[in-house]
Amino acid sequence: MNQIDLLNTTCPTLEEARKEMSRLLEERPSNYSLPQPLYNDPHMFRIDMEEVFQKEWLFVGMTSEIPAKGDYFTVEIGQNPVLVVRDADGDVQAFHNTCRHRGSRICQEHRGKVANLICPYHKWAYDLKGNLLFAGTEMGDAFDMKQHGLKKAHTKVGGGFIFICLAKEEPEGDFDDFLKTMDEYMEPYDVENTKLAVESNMYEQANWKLVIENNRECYHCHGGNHPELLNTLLEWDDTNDPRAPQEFLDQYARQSAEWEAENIPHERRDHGNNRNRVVRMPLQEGKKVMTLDGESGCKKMLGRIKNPHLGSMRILHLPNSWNHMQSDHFIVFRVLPISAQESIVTTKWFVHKDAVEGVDYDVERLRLVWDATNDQDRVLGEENQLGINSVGYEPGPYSETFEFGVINFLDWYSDTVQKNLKD
Ligand code: 3BY
Ligand code: FES
Ligand code: FE
Repeated sequence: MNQIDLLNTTCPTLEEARKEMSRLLEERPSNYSLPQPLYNDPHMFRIDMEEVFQKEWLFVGMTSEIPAKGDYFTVEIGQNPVLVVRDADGDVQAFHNTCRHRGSRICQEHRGKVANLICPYHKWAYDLKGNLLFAGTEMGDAFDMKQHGLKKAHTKVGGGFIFICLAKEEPEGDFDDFLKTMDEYMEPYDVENTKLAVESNMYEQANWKLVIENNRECYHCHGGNHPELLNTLLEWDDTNDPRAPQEFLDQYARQSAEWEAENIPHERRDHGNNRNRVVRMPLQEGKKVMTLDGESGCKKMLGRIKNPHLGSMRILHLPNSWNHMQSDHFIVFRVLPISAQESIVTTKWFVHKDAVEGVDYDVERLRLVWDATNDQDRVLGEENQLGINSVGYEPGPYSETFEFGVINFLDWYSDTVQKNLKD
C-alpha cells in the first residue's frame, strides 16, 4: 500500500496502532534494531509522519538557494506541500503550499522566482509574506481578505540552514542553542555568498529510519561498500569514537591546533542529548576534500577559508539530515519519507557564488564520490528493508562501539514518538 492509499483509507485501527507503537517502543531494548512493523507497517508510518515529521524541526534547504526577494523552492513533507520563499524584507518564510480558495497547490515548480504568489487555478494572489492581495471581484461583500492569507509553517535559520516545523506550536527544547552553534560554526563558510552547484534526488525503497540508521555508522564502510568515499573519509564517526586508534587522535590533535590558530571552529558540540551534533573531523592524511583523489573540488575556497585541509565539519541533525562542510565546497543531505518503504534522499553541492562552472569547478568531478556513495547506501538500505520484511526477521543487536550513532538515533526517535503520542 502506498502513502496515498493509506491516507485515503479510513482506518478504524489507527488508535490501536498508536497504542501498539507506544508499547513496542516502550518495551524495545535500546541497543537492538526496531520491531518489524516500525519499518514497514503503513499505520506506524502514518504515526511517524504525524508525530515526527509534522511536529519536529526539519531541515529543508539553505538560505543561499533563495538569495533574492521572490526566490523560492518547494518541498513535500509527506502529503504536505510547503513553499519556502525569500520575502521583500530579506527574511525566509515557509508557507503551506495550498491556496486559501479551494486548496490548489500554488507553486508547482521545484524552484523559481516570483513577484507575488499566484494560484494557477483561479488566480488568487498573495504577497511574499502570505497576505492575500487579490481574490477577483466576485467573492461578495462579506468576504474578508485578511482571513485568507497563506498558512505559515514555523521557520528558523541557523548558519544558513533553514528548518521548518509544521506543528501548530513549536516543539519545546533547546533548538535555539543548536542554531547558535550553527551560526558560530558556519561563520567561516559565509553561506550567503555560496550557490547551489548541483542537486540530486534519489528515490530509495526503504523506510526513512533505515536511511538515517545507515548514515549514523561506518561499520558498513568495511568490506568494500564505499571504495570512492574511503579514499578520503576516515571510518571514525566522531572525535571521541571509541574505536579510534592513537594515530587518529594524534592526527586530530595536529590538525585541530592548525584550525584553532585560524579560528576555525572544530570542537564537538552536542545539542539535545545527541539529537543534533556538530564536529569537525580530519580526512585521510594529505586529502583536502571528498573528491575521488582528495584534491580540490573547486578552485575558489569558501568564505574566509585559506587552509584547504579543513577536513569535514559534520552536522548531524535528527530526524532528517547529515552534512559535510569542507574548505572549497559543502554538501547537504536531506531525507524525506514517501511511504512506509519509500524515501527520497536529496543531496546538494554548494560552491562559492563567484566560482565559474567549467573554470573553477567541474560538476561531474564534484559530485562523483557522493553520487557513488549514495547509490551504494541506497542498495544497502533497500536490502535491509527486504530482509526486515521477512517473517524470519527478528530485531538484532547493535555494536556499542561501531553503531553508537544508530543507538543514539533510535533512542531519540523512541523518546520523541512516545512523548508526542502522549501530548
Ligand atoms: O560520512 C557519512 O556521512 C556517513 C558516516 C559513515 C558512512 N556515511 C556515509
Ligand atoms: Fe487557488 Fe482557486 S484554488 S484561486
Ligand atoms: Fe554508507
